[in-house]
Amino acid sequence: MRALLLLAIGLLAVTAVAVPVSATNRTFVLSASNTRWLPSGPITVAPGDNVTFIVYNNDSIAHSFIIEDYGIDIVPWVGPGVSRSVTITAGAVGTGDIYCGITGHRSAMTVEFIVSTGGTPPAKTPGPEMILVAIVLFALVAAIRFSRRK
Ligand SMILES: [Cu+2]
Repeated sequence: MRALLLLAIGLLAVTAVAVPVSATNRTFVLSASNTRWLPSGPITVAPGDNVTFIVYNNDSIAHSFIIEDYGIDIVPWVGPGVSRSVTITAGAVGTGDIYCGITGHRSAMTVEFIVSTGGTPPAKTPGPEMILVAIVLFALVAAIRFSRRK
């Protein structure tokens, strides 16, 4: 009986750990200002993430918005003071560029786009998977204590 109980709890624990993590929705705001993207640092996501870019043109000239390897090539992007958004699904692990394709702008208006399995920052609050694992571990400890009383 005890072995059966432990086996059932063990199977439950394995099932909980194997629950697939669904795609994460990520949103990034990029602002074009003085022929620069702000922020200009690398953008890192995980494969399969649904990534939305909200792009504002705060400049006095038009810019374009290109995401290399994703077929996103909006030329001209938008005029001054206009915003648009684009959503892509992150592909395989790799690094590409997000840039403005207007002649002479790319060197100053490039943001690195990184798809990495280690790139998603840890959640600030435990997700449902972690809560389930905690419940299973609690049940396992309780079952072992209960079985030792006999
Ligand atoms: Cu530009």
